[in-house]
Amino acid sequence: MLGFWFRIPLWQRVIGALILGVALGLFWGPDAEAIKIIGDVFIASIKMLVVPLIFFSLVSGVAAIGDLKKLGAVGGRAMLLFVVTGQISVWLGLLMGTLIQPGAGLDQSRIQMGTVPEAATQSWREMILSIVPQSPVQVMADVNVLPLIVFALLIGIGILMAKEEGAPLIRIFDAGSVVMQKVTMIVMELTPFGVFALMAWVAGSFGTDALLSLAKLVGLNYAGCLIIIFGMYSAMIKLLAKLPVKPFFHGIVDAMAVSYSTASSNATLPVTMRCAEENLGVSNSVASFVVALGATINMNGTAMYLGLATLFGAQIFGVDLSWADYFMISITATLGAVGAAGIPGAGLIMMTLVFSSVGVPLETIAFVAGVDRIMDMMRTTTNVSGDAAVATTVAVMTGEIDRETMVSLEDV
Ligand code: DAS
Repeated sequence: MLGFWFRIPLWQRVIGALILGVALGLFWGPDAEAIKIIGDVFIASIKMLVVPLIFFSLVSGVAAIGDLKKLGAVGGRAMLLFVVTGQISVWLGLLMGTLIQPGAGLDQSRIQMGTVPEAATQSWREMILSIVPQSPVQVMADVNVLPLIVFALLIGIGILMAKEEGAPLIRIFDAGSVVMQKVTMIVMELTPFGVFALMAWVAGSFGTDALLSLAKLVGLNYAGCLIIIFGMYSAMIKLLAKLPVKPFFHGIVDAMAVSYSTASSNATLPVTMRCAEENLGVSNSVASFVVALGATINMNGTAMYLGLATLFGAQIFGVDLSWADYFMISITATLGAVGAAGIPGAGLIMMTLVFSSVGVPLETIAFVAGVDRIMDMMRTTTNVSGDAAVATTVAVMTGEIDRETMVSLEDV
């Protein structure tokens, strides 16, 4: 029996678990909450990996890149792609919101009002200071990914500059990186069970009437994300990376399923890194650097949604927005997406930042809070797919990819 189970490719077990989970949830209803604990254990298990995996992989990866010039080439290209795709995503959200008008003529009586989360008003000074790992141990204890990346980068650069004297340390981090990848493989075997339980809980918790009352907004959120994933990222892989598109998506199915079921880029991070290296042939250096950085600042699904939701709120409350407001939204939505943590509901919290910048009432958040999880799942899948797409493209640009690995997926 066990042999049969392991003969099925993990991605097929995960997709099957996702579908069965939704079916059970729709049948079982809110009582499906009873098995959510299985999903919570799964999320806790992959979160356990985040700090040691990023730390060992990133230090080992930076040291393996070999020189600071190449490290700058990888980081520079990744940041450029993050910014460009982020802007395209925000303006896609604004375009859809303007053309379809999801908030116009809404029957507000049918909406189950949710609770408005307290505003995440971090001043820009606090945001900049939070990137500095003042206490590396505290950063690790808090699973604060961005300062952890900064600390690991500095250690890797220090090893590069130490040359032979740093050699003993490289061997430790190389070994640690390999060990963490093996531990990630073990934990990933829990994925089908975790995805099954989480999808049953989500499908059972959210009644269809809540979704129907906001059908236009939820529909545009999904449509926008699908356009970004299968339009923009496919174009990036085909035109920039000059790689086949189908094997790319085949290679990240596990990461897409985990991000959809957990609604957390951070929790999905170990899976995304493994998919990038094992299935797409991206080098450990680029995968550990770009995927980890992307999970914290590259959130195109969230950026698109923040633009769309701001117009939704403006339409509900009859706030007229000028072109200057649109440009303000494109900036604050990008900052909100960069500042959003890779955890469930981060985009909902960042709405306060964007709405306040153009005078859209914060009460809008209460309108959408009830179905935010359903939309967040798709936003997170978009965010994670973008991390994998940028890592693959940067790897091709810097010669850090084994093309045969991905192309071999074509006939699986
Ligand atoms: N859940 C966030 C993430 O993990 C995205 C969001 O809230 O929009 O990427």
